[in-house]
Amino acid sequence: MSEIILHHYPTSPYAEKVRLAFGLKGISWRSVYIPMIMPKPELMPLTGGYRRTPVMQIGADIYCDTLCILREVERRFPAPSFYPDGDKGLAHAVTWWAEKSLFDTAVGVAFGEMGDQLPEGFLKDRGEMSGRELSAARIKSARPILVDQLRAQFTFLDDMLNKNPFLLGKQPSLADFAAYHPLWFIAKNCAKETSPLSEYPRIVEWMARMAAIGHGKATPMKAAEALEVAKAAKPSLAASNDPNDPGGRKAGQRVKVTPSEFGRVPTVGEIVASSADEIIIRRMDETVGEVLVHFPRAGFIVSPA
Ligand SMILES: N[C@@H](CCC(=O)N[C@@H](CS)C(=O)NCC(=O)O)C(=O)O
Repeated sequence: MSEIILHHYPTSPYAEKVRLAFGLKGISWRSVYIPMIMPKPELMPLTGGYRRTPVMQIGADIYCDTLCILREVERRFPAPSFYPDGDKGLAHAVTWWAEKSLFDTAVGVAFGEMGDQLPEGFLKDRGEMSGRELSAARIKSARPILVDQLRAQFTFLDDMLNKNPFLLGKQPSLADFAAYHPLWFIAKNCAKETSPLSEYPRIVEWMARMAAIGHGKATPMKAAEALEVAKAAKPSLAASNDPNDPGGRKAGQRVKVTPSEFGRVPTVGEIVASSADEIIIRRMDETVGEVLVHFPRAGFIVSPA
């Protein structure tokens, strides 16, 4: 099997979710650092436009979004499972809440504290990505409102920990990885005295159990080498149709796949396979040749190219 390559940067919460998931599975992987803001010239040949972090590469197969990345990781490394008690639906429902609500609130609180210390160009980039004008003054003034919201959501988490060491039971599940990374970002960037976490010792103990999972074994790789790996690999996947596709989409059709929220840059290609959960498109790139780009269906819009 080709090596697992993660394109990421150290301070990315979603990348931390995947790094810890690699830790649970005991995976050895290659680590390529990408820029935190655009441009990302050595990522674009792989994704064809998708800019978010992280991206996983296995040969010439490119997995965008952690939903898609962890699904593939579970398929290749089933044990220990991300669904140890079989509560797959519940784990995904908690994940959706954690990443659609808790994440933005937590990151807003941390950014509100970091304010003027955010790296040069960061607010401009994230403003363009989200279609909102962001300034240090604005994010600082939003912080108190967000802290109130965060406390309320921390109470949900605290209640989930009242019986077991992890959110859904005795072992960590996908739900833990999804809820942990927004809080990891708070813990890293908020001073102890101002951290909304200090009120919740049970959550802090759970975070220590999560951190102890570790990251597996990472070995650095240069972005140029990852591009060579994609170029040398031959993606192979038999075309298949989704018989229930509501839009009647078929393998071979050209489509664009676009994130529905932030960073709405489309990736264009030809459908190779699709289902209710995932769509895989083939694209030809002048730098790396043929690549298959995998996206989840949840949170992505598929439209004719
Ligand atoms: N739904 C995506 C969200 C990923 C995401 O928002 N990542 C942040 C970094 S933690 C990002 O892309 N920021 C902009 C960037 O890195 O260019 C996923 O699950 O992978």
